[in-house]
Amino acid sequence: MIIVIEPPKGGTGLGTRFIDLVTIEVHGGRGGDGIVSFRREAHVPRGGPNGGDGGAGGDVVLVVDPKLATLADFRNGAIFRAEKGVSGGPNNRTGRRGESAFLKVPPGTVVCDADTGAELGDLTLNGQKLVAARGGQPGKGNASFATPRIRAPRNATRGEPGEFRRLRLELNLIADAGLIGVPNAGKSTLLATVSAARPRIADYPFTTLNPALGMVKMDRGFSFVLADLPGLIEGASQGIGLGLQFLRHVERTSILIYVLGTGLELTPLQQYLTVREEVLTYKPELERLLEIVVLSRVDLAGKAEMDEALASLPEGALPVSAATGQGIDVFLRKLSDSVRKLREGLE
Ligand SMILES: Nc1nc2c(ncn2[C@@H]2O[C@H](COP(=O)(O)OP(=O)(O)OP(=O)(O)O)[C@@H](O)[C@H]2O)c(=O)[nH]1
Ligand SMILES: [Mg+2]
Repeated sequence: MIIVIEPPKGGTGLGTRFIDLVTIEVHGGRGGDGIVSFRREAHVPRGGPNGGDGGAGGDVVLVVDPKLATLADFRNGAIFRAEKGVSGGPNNRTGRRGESAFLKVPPGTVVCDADTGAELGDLTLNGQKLVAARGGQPGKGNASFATPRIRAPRNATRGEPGEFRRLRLELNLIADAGLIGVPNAGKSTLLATVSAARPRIADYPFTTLNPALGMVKMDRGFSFVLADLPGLIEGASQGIGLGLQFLRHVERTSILIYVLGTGLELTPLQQYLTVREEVLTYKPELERLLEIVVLSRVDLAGKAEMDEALASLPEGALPVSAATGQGIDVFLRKLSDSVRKLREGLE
């Protein structure tokens, strides 16, 4: 799995695309063989042909699962095979079809043939399916070759190989959660601590000019996408500072994480009220988003200062320090539980 971060197009700073990209191989199952067989009955000296046909090979099918948000489950170059069809049997028994292999992909996955570049499908709807590699046709048993002139055919055919394709899966990432806060609150540092993303970090305001995404990998293959956003200041909704246009990147996000730093000009409570006011002035509908409040950089504050700040903030505010690692586990657990619940709500 590779995350390609393309440079912004046209210099607006808003064209940044985040792509999750992976190439895999898919093989339809081979068709089952037809067989040669003759009836053997006590009173029939020369039994007729009764070799059955094989079963068709299984297909490889991509299916949209709204609980997935990334292609992180696919290893680059991974090979997926559907089951072979079963050979035919005597007494004209047709072999069983091979089982199809179903691969779950997140909504928004664009599927291309990696060799020709042709687009095979754009999978967006919950449960939508795409047959990526068909199973092979089954072979015919000798019973199928009997004619009035050739009553005892000794030929049967083999099943055909299944289709083979190299697929390129491409996903435009949508963040599950966005980090918001005043400049220098520690948003980029927090993203760098919990993901492989390496956003620019510095002790001057507006270090982050464009949203950056990071993939957070939890246990048992669960992962989600976190967006780091430029700092917000009072008046942002009127276009002061970097403005709020970039918030459109989190409008499809379901969780806003307020990152409130200790040791800044504004107290954590003032930061919370200012940022929230700007966000809701920009778009009142964003009130429906789930909020997680984080008190960051707590290693810079004394215990008394930290306790006072936590008491002033909405209940459930979590103290964290990217510098010492304090509170990071608790924060990730709460965040991933929320992401999980929201995705389950999509079912
Ligand atoms: N001691 C300490 N410093 C931190 C911590 N987190 C961030 N910092 C420092 O705070 C400053 C700002 O951090 P950033 O992560 O760039 O802040 P930001 O919120 O992304 O800032 P903008 O992109 O400008 O909005 C940097 O000097 C960081 O090293 C922390 O947990 N402890
Ligand atoms: Mg930043």
